[in-house]
Amino acid sequence: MTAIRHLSRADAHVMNRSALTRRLVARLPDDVAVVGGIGHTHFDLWAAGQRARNFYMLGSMGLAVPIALGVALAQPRRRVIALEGDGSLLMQLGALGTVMAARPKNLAIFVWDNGAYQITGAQPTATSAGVDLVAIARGAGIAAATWAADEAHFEALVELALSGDGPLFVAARTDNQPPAGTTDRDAARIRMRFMDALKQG
Ligand SMILES: Cc1ncc(C[n+]2csc(CCOP(=O)(O)OP(=O)(O)O)c2C)c(N)n1
Repeated sequence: MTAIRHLSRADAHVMNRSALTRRLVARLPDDVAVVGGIGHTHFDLWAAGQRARNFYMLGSMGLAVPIALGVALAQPRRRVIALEGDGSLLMQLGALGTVMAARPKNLAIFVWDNGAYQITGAQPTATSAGVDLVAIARGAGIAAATWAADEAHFEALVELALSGDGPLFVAARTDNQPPAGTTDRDAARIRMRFMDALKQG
């Protein structure tokens, strides 16, 4: 698994979340399910293009990984991607242990680490003081965990998420630029559309 590199947070290039989200979405086959976490994560997922198999978590921090894990276990032939912010993941670190215990081969987790709770006013998160989310994922037993060194490495990791055996954990350091859009806050419609699309294949 050559895309997995042993980098520290300090070694990872700071990138732009909107641009990375667009790169990710551009590579996705239609059948891949993506669960976007609260914060600017789902704003940028929305802005990157509407997909029937996108879910946008509007209200609760830390639920992108648990929801994506549930989809991955229920539909093991479907590739599933969780997108989460650093602040949200820090609130629900136990989910990483649950992922390790379940070992879903079809799940990849991407975390945008901007070192802040950006959407609520950019209060600093613990990662800005040096907490390394990749080290935490490895400690939880997710061996395929890595920082994205730069944009080219990120693209290789997206390919790995679509073709390799999971669970995969990727963290990317991101800047403090605002998101590219705002999600339409119709929770019932988001849920129904996602569930209908998952039924259809
Ligand atoms: C339990 C809980 N506490 C606080 C909030 C308010 N809140 C919503 S999003 C958010 C910050 C999310 O930070 P992060 O996941 O790092 O994403 P970013 O905003 O940086 O994109 C906060 C504090 C919440 N929704 N739920």
